[in-house]
Amino acid sequence: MTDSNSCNIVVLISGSGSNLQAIIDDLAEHPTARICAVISNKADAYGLVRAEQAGIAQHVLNHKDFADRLAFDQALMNVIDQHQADLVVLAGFMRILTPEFTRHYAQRLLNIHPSLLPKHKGLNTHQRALDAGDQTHGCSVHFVTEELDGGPVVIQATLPIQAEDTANDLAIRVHALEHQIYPLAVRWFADGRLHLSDQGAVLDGQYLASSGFQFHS
Ligand code: NHR
Ligand code: GAR
Repeated sequence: MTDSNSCNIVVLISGSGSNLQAIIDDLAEHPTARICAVISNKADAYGLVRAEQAGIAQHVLNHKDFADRLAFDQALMNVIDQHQADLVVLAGFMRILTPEFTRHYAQRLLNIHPSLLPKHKGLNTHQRALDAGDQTHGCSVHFVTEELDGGPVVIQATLPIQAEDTANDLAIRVHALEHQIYPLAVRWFADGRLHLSDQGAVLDGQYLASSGFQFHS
């Protein structure tokens, strides 16, 4: 955190921004953190409308306007650093970030991923959970490192897969869990209860298990 006791958060999105909304709503009652900006790589992301409605600064950086991934990430870092971010939150952000970026924000970069990591890293997770015959599925908040979807897990929420479930059914139920665990993890970080050490994620002075805190609604 900076010397003021409030945590400056920048949220990166690519789409609907329902996780952004859940965090906005949660922080409305929580003055120890504020979202100072929302950045999207897509100009038509609905999350930008949500940011505007909440009075949060919005920026669009279209990755296609940059020569390569590093040039895009450097522009992103510029905007984020203008807002003096203490924490960068990926909320449905769909561009893989360079090691330069993940190193710059080491220990202050979180992502929510729609699977029970380390299962189903990458994209299309709901269909892949069905194809694998998994009996459970869910979502994970993790610290972001160079390794895609491989950083230390902070919190996970699990749901049972029913025989008749489609990928869309799973997406809907996983989303509802995401909206519970992401605001919680962000608040832990903003309150100084959560940090990343060399040995893994620490909550209230205790190392978390490799699957993180197990959330039960
Ligand atoms: N970057 C790093 N370095 N490490 C992580 O753990 C990251 C990351 C960037 C994004 C989110 C992640 C997810 O939760 C995330 C974690 C995008 C892709 C992807 O393949 C994969 C994983 C995630 C996000 N993106 C394509 C790309 O070429 C583009 C896909 C598209 O535009 O639809 O960047 O799942
Ligand atoms: C969420 O389900 C999130 O886990 C997933 O995209 C959705 C974004 O929803 N993230 C990824 O797949 C990252 N590659 P939202 O825009 O409504 O928050």
